[in-house]
Amino acid sequence: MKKLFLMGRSEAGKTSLTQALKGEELHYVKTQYTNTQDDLIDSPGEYAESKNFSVGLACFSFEADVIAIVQAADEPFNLFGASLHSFILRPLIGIITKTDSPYANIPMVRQWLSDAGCERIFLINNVTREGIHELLAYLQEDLPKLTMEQAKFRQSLGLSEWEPLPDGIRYPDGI
Ligand SMILES: Nc1nc2c(ncn2[C@@H]2O[C@H](COP(=O)(O)OP(=O)(O)O)[C@@H](O)[C@H]2O)c(=O)[nH]1
Ligand SMILES: [Mg+2]
Repeated sequence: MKKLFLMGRSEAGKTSLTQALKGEELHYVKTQYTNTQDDLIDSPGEYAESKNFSVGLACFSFEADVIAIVQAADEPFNLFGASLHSFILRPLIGIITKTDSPYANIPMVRQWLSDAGCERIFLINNVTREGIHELLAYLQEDLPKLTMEQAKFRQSLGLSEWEPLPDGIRYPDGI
């Protein structure tokens, strides 16, 4: 199971998403802190909304296997810059919540997430649980474990730790 870190503005639906993923009823809880022991690391929206705190998100991200930007389908503006994946050394995914909102603009939010560098984008309705199954299936696939030498070999090719080796490339023998 991949450890997932959630970041996004307040009200984006991060805490509800953790409840939906755990099969709990949705109940409002103000997120006051980040607990990195859990397999689902939730974060207060204020971190994403404040220039002074946002660096904390990068630090928390190192505790996880995969980072998600959570944006509601009806968000009026985007807090996350283009190519944000370049300073996060983990796979970055996008999660669009509130797909049921009458004000949903999914193509616009999808564009923001793809500009940020999200390699996969999931559409979720936390109320009806639509899309939860696909996200859980993705989280259940473990990331490959690398030896230090394998990681160095990947670096020498400019590859991230998690993307597949290109066709015809194999690890040298013995590493
Ligand atoms: N309609 C709808 N409401 C949602 C959805 N996800 C969350 N909400 C509601 O949006 C509000 C904020 O959700 P919350 O999970 O606390 O957001 P957070 O601040 O990102 O943790 C709550 O009233 C939730 O019930 C969704 O998929 N659809
Ligand atoms: Mg919350």
